[in-house]
Amino acid sequence: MAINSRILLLSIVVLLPICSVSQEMDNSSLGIKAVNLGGWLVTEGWIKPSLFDGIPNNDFLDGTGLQFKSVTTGKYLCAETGGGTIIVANRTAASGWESFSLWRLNETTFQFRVSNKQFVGLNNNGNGIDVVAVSTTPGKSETFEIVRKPDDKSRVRIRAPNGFFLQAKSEVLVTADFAENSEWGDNDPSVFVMKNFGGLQGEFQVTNGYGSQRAPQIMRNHWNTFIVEDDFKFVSTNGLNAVRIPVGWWIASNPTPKPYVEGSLQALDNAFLWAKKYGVKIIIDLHAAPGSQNGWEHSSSRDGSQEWGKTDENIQQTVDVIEFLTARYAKNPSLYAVELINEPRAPGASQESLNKYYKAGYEAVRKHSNAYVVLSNRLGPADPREFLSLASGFMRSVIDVHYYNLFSSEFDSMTVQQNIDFVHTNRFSQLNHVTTSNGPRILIGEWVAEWKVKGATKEEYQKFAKAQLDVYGRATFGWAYWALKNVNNHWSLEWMIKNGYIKL
Ligand SMILES: *[C@@H]1O[C@H](CO)[C@@H](O)[C@H](O)[C@H]1NC(C)=O
Ligand SMILES: *[C@@H]1O[C@H](CO)[C@@H](O)[C@H](O)[C@H]1NC(C)=O
Ligand SMILES: CC(=O)N[C@H]1CO[C@H](CO)[C@@H](O)[C@@H]1O
Repeated sequence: MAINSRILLLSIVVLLPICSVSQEMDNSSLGIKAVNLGGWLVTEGWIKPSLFDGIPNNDFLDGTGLQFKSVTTGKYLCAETGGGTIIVANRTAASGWESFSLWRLNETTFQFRVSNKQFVGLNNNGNGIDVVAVSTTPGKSETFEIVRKPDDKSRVRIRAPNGFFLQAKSEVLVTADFAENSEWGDNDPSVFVMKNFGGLQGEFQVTNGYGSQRAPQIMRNHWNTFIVEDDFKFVSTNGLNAVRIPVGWWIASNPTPKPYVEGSLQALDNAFLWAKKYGVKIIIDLHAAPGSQNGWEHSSSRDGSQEWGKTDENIQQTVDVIEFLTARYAKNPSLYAVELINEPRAPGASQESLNKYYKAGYEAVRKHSNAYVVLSNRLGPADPREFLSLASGFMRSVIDVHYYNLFSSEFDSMTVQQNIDFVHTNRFSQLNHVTTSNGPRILIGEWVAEWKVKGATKEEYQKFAKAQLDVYGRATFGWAYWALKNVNNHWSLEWMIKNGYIKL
């Protein structure tokens, strides 16, 4: 009895480490074949446009860019010098200084941010009616109502917080003192022709667009229907072994900060249950960090601003999100990797902030779990090897790179064959460039069989997908297709598999 338990104890002590090492080695040669659950817990309008259909005035979302041409001066409103001083109406052409970015309060009430980031408001230090762009924290004086002409949505008047309408009194004088009703004629100085050049459709826009009354129901319905248990079954039976799940920082806050709504954490809990059931690994991907790490809708920027990493508090807040998520799922066998941040963009997201954050984020994961820790390379002007030495000092670390034959003019006129050659030649050497024998593993965390080629045949898409699978299959950690579901067919791996474009 005594001997037996000794042997048992001995074998536990000796065999356990061997087991776990050999298991890790077995699986390392396997490689992750993953798909991104994009557009699920972090909204991106282009993935599922119908999510925005029910928002009143849904062309006036946060971050929407507007330009206003006075019908009387025939010139555009402009924040002189980009902001910090008066608003004028003397520009014949419109670009940055003539563009106003919306902050939406409700469907008719807004604040207007100018390029230097001040808000349009009334000059409270002066006569109270001159229109300026000086305040950096919008309040009542910076809150306006947009009134549309009933039968022509591009003709508007703007009601100021003092109850009067803005008018272009002259090219150099814009004031809030027009009291009369309008016939909407070309002689009315309070009428502007508005040009709307769109904006972001992210989580901030959809939740703030619906508002606190309607957003909870709409978002929960989306979370409960867009990705369901069957999707994990589909993943596990179609040659995939993992999912990368984009999440937003608000998932870790209780109560959920407005305008975001509560419930994405419960959806992620479900994902972990289903992943466990079907033997699917999960890469948690912090896709939207507080303040936005790239200014795009998929990091939930409100108006294109990129503020992540500018203060220690902000970095610590982000570390806390990572620690919260890791601790919550550490015991679930499907937790395979934690990606600390997605697509930080240079130069706004500095290497210095990221170094600091990656160290602290790595430690936060390690407090609870041995999962892989994924560091993202920066987009924009950045060296693809800049985090290699940092990551080499970590255990089980991974560098994430994203390879799209899109988003750069170099792909605009490429033929089918040139795209395929680019994958075999350029992507192959880019991948080799970041792959080092003792360094971090490499994840190609986003790619897609889509390109700028017009009217390509199914066979051409198949060849393009196969070329990428051949090259990206060499990545030492694996790859993840963007995405599982998307109204744009080629961006939906589900559609690509079901229709025979991709076979794994
Ligand atoms: C929008 O907000 C303004 C200012 O708070 C309020 O007067 C107005 O009634 C609101 N409109 C709607 C449709 O909720
Ligand atoms: C517009 O008016 C402002 C204020 O008087 C002036 O400084 C600026 O030069 C004018 N710009 C043009 C293009 O006329
Ligand atoms: C962590 C992990 O996924 N381990 C798996 C490695 O592969 C073996 C079979 O080859 C599985 O049994 C482990 O669960």
